[in-house]
Amino acid sequence: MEMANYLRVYFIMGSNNCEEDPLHVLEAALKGGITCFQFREKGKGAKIGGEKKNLAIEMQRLCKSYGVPFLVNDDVPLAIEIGADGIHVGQDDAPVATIKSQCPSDFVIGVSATNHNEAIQAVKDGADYIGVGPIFATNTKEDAKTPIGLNGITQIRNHVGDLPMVAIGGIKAEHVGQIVEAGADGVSVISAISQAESPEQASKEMRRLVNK
Ligand code: 3NM
Repeated sequence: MEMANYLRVYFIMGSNNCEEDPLHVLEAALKGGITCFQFREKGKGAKIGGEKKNLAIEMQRLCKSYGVPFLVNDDVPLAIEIGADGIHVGQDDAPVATIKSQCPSDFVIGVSATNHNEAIQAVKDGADYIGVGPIFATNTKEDAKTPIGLNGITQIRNHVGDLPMVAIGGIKAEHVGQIVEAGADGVSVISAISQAESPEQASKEMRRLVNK
């Protein structure tokens, strides 16, 4: 499958993003039809060391059984050690060139960008996709930047050609249509799925809307 198709409904989660067992939430999201998953174990009470690794391995196993790519946020050594499908890095994390020199050649590398300069640089560096945002205000990421809105998506799209691009930040099901219309290949969400009453239904609904 093409990278852009994996970005349709891209779910991100760590253990502090949900009230219940994160493995149950992830499995429900997989059943609902998410197309990519990123393990992002950050912030308050986040697991570290062996506990983090064990959770990553269990999540990776679940993703594998549904044929969904498993990416790790930021932690390059962990991603390499467990043989993840790729890594997602922010502007302050390891540079793409460094990651490329350490990882298998088929490793997917995603980079966060909040404006077209960062997006253009990511293209030059050889990122496989970019995550652009925040689109809307979000309470999930403490240090989130100023929202770029739907216009921000279109502006960045105009600078990166057909580079696979997913939008992130404060996205709910009702926004999916506008976001794809604005130029993103898909939506990336934490709370809209992890905090949903039914993560399976929430995922299914997003998948339906993104395919429309
Ligand atoms: N990165 P929710 S916003 C992880 O702007 C993350 O780069 C962002 O969570 C960025 O879907 C964000 O609950 C939080 O708003 C996304």
